[in-house]
Amino acid sequence: MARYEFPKNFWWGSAASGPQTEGRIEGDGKSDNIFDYWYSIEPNKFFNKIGPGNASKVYVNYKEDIQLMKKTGHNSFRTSIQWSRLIPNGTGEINQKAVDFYNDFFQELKNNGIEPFVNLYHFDIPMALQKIGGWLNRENVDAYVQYAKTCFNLFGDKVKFWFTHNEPIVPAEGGYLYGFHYPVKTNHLKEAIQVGYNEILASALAIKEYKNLNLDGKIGIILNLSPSYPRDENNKEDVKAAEISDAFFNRSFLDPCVKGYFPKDLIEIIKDRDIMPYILNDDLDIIKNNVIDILGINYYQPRRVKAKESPCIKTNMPMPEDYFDNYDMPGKKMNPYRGWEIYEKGIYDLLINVKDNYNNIPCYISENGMGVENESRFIKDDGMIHDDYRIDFIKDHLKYVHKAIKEGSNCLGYHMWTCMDNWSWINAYKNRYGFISVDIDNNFKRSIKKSGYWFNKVSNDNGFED
Ligand code: BGP
Repeated sequence: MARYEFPKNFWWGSAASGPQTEGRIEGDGKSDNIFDYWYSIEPNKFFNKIGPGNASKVYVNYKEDIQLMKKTGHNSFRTSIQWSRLIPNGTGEINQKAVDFYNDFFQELKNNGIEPFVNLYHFDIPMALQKIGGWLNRENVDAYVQYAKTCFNLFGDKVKFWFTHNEPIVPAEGGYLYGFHYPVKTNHLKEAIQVGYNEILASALAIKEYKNLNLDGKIGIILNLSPSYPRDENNKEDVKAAEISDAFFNRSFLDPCVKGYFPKDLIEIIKDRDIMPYILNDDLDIIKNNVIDILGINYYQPRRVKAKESPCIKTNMPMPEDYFDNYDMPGKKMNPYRGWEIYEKGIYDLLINVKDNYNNIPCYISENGMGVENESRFIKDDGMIHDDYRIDFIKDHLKYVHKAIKEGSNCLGYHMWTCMDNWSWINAYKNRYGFISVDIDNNFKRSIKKSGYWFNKVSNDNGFED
């Protein structure tokens, strides 16, 4: 038996987002975001045709939910403000009901000893802005900065940890490369790059506004990072392929957000394919001078790649996969429900990379978790879901987080995805991730799973034995 003790004041908790948890009720003043709209025109794209209006009703249940967070060991919790709830038209008038809701939600968290971590953007652009092109349009950057400033002014006295975006690469790749987010385009790398670029610029501008307000807090970004492993470390071509995929999917955001500039190898490719984004004069200085204070790392799975087997045809629409092939490693451990590889050491490799190559910036694991289908089959006589697989998953990752901290990583906490089962984009309620189950057929009734009780003990003991 070994004891895994974590640093004092370690953040134990979980992450969620406004659009995946709040739900909508008549008269709440929220407008449609891209997911509300997409569901309204193509409900059959969503698992069992369940849309975001039926997210887990935190908008009305938050007081009881916070009591459950306490019982599951939370000393911190991340959610996001829904732009389409606070400023329904994207710009202009503020919805007072949203102000009251978020104020009360954040205050209630604090009253219960749970530090609110607040993210400004979790894939949920208001439809009014998508109609003018969304992140492709520079006006969206200005609108976002106004929205961010409004949030800092309204809630900056309570919220001390802010994040400008969650996984900003996802709206770019989901919306324009692989078609799993609205506007459901595929193979549009030039647009994806413009979207990503505008998000990075918007983040830097929001950081600038935040600093100008001199509020006593920290501001960062949440990135989904997947360590990029070559099929064969001794094969130069495989290693090169892994480096390029790392440039596309990790360093594209990590470098500008932490270091203030874009990776050279990526710029070379983008110039070569003639898909540079539209950049104004001061932009690069703004990005350079407004880097993050803190990095949130979402880790689910590694990326395994090999050298390209067929040559890239430059007359086709460019794609990142022109430069590498994905490698399906035999024997890898899988989460079959989500189809994602489970590779615990990846979390360690990410933390050590941040330590060695990103100035050991303060960071934390902002998401890590395991989505499982049909968890009611694990209910035992005590009526509880016995999700031992989730306990093992967390434990095995935490051991590697612990090892990285021992070796000097500045990792300040661990947030699981997610607190209670929530609505997951086109997968809706297919895979359940929470410490707390939500019975969508029984008035969204909540019950703590075995992992929730286990996590409570880990948090109280600030570690575990295994
Ligand atoms: C992350 C997102 C979350 C959440 C999670 C689980 O990428 O930040 O919003 O959804 O993944 O993934 P999924 O819902 O696709 O199963």
